[in-house]
Amino acid sequence: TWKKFVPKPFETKEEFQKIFINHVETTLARSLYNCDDAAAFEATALSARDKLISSWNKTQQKHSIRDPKRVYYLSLEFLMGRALDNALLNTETKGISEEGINDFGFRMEDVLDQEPDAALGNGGLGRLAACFMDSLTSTNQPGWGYGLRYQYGIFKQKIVDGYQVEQPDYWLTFNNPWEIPRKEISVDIMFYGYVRKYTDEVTGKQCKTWEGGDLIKAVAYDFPVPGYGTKNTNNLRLWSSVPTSEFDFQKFNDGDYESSVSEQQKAETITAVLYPNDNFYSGKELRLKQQYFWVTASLHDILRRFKKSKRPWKEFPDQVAIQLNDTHPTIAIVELQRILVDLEHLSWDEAWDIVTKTFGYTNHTVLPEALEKWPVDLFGNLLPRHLEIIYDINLFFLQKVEKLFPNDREMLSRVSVIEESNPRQVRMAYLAIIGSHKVNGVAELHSKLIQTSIFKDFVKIYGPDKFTNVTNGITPRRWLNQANPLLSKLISEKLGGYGFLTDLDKLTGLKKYAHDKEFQARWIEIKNANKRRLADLIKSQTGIEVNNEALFDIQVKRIHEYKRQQLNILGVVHRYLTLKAMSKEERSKQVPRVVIIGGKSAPGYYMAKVIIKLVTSVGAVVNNDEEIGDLLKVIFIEDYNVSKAEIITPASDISQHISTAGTEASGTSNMKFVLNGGLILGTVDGANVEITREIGEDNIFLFGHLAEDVEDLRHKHRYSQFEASPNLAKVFEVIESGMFGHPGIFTNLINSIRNDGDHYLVNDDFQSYLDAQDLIDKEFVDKDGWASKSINSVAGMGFFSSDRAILEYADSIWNIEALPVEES
Ligand code: 26Q
Repeated sequence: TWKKFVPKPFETKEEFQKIFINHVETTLARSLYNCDDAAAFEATALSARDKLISSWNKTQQKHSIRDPKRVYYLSLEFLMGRALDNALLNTETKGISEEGINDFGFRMEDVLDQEPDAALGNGGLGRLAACFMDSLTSTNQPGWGYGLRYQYGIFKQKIVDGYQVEQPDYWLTFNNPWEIPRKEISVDIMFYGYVRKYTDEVTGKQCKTWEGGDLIKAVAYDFPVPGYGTKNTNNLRLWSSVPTSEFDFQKFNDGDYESSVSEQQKAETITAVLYPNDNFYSGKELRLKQQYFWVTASLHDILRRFKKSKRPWKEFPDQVAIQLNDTHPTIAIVELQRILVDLEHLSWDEAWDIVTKTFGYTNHTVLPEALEKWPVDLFGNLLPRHLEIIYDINLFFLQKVEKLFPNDREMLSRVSVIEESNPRQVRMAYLAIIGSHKVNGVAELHSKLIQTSIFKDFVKIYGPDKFTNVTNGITPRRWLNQANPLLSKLISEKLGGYGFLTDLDKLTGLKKYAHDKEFQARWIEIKNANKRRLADLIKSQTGIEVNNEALFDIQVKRIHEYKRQQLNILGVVHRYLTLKAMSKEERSKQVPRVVIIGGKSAPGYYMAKVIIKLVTSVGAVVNNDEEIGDLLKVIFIEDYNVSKAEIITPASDISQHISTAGTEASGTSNMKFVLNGGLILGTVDGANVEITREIGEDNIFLFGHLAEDVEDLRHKHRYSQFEASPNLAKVFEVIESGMFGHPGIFTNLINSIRNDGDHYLVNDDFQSYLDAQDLIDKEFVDKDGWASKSINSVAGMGFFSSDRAILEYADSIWNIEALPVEES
């Protein structure tokens, strides 16, 4: 059997050391005496990789033989972070490899720190895809991820003079030990060109074909995805663009050799850079090129695999499920229809039946500015045949709607895939709905909202069963075991092992210790240790020393007006004014706070950048006010990313998830913080609602208006005079007095609230927010009470494992089954 013939790469420290040295001396062509931390990282990673590759092979072999239905998760973003720690923990070799490198004089922490983040994503959507890859493997699902191998991930954020400055993230400077280039797996992809009609000689049918365009080659890079407690290893396949080998001979012969080469070089720009927008659509042609390039290469790969089985086309949906991570891969629906009709010569209806049974679409936002719409001309120029097919899909769809709702012209124009605006636009979300068999939102409230607002006509047309909810989740391997080994160990002691890492519902077993004084003390000590770890990071990055006894109040996520970091910082200014107005005596009774804010703004998002500047400006004043001292510190963490999240998340006493109700589809950092024993200050939005239900409303600080009130409030703002909440008025006053630097910098931010309709209801929610903060100060004093809330919260978090989410998708959308390779 396999075990006999394929030696496992290492089981003991000595075996690890042998392989490690072998990599140092042969793969890296160095000697152990000339091996720095970076080389030690590479050699450790290669050793772990050796171990993964054998299980990866075994898994793929098993899948080839058994040929089960597979799911393909199409995502333009995979925010994987670092891989080494995760790989060592998942293969249960962290202990022996750590001992092994210690002998050679290395510290594991420093070695792990050498790895650049694979930051091929913006935020929530990209990190969700990464958690889903972990859960697909850990639950033994036959599933692959498909994405792009960007050469530049999300930019690195520097703070200069209090402002965000972007720097390119070229993450491939050194060898990437995790990727396996598959130069032999390549697909030629066409852009532009024209559609030609012809009559099929055999059948006499009228056919169409797309030809005459530019060709670009997609090359596959494979990233093994380890699972926890399983021998399964899945694959993440990322495509990279390279010039096609055919030379432009015309130009070459004309003697224009150089421009011929430079044309070819343009090919490489397709996968050069990740678009850095989060929850904001921008209609650039290069983005559409990326989408088509990626989708076509992936579909080609999927079809090749299907064709090997020699099954008839109608069985395609029994073998293949494709999940669309937002509308970004929607063109896949059109491409599959094109292949089946134009190239495989199926009838339109047969093809469309296959297409709609294959795809599922996940929506991640209701924000109108984030919905993808492509100008018809731009689309038709780049993908002429696809535009025609979209017109046909739309025609047949509208005919169906017409039958269901005769004489309702308004309905037809509302649901048409083509928006009759100037210029006309292709509505990608509508196309995604029409071409899929299931549409899901990512938290209960969000799924309800899309069914009653942006997609409500489609619920009337298709009935409610097409629409469903799958609440997001996070992987407990990375976000508990890896990020918080101390807490993980304590929990394992009480629950009798690490079984909770694959069955997170087991955490309920902690409930009985919620009031156990000794357990509380250990729980608190771990939180303090994690706070010290964050304090060290803050000290090394900002030079500021923070008080560990203080309440750590954290908001880390992309900067966006709807996420309301402005509410947070305006609240901080109010706190500062309140402290300043107190007597010394009174002040000495206050709970010290460290307010930590971090996150990137999209490079072109002016208001988000002003918000960052306000945070850093308030920090510059407050942090240097000797009268205030440790009572209040305001820290902006530069370049928030996955690796920093692993240090930040376990260190919160409170974290903030304070989006205007109805705007945050789910949120996932809320889950990470609670899983690590932090309490939440939040609005009744996204997954906060379900978190409240699972952990109990006594364990969460909720405030603010409800989603159902938002429309009315916005309407009211339009037709009535702005009335500032008195505390907000005072805050505006001091900002405008210049307390935090030239007030002109902040005019537009203040005006957006005071004069521009306060779209995000900062003023409406301000007092309620301050009241919730006061309550937090009061409750934090009772250390044992706080600890029992924290323990009870963690005990209730089982539902938010991404394993649960993946099993729901597998059951209710993909119809796939687990297939473990043996000896797990
Ligand atoms: C679209 C077109 C052109 C360029 C960029 C984009 C684009 C890129 C990224 C649009 C949206 C995104 C990202 C959206 C996102 O991260 N949404 C978040 O998804 C999480 C996972 O479901 C949720 O928890 C968050 O609530 C949601 O905001």
